Amino acid sequence: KPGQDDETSILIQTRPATRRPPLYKVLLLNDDYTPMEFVVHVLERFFGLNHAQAFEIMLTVHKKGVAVVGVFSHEIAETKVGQVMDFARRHQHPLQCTMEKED
Ligand code: NFA
Repeated sequence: KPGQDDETSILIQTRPATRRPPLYKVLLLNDDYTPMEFVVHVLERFFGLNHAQAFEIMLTVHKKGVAVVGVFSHEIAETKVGQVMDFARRHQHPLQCTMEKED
């Protein structure tokens, strides 16, 4: 019969369980041989930091032994680590860069 609700009914969707992928910290490690200017250059070149930010993080690594230089998806973090390790090896510096899953 006329006046029924079939055409105007709304089905409300329940919240979909969208899980965000884990993030990874990219860490830079201190050593006794890599020149400070080289580390600053790496941070500017591969992490898009300005000179002041790069110098600050370099000094933190130098003084504390390690620092987080950025947080990225697994794929981007792997790319950054590879770029830094390749660049350091090509310049014969022992600079180490690693990644670690964020809690
Ligand atoms: N410790 C290095 C030096 O005194 C500088 C350095 C900083 C190396 C940060 C690696 C990472 N030349």
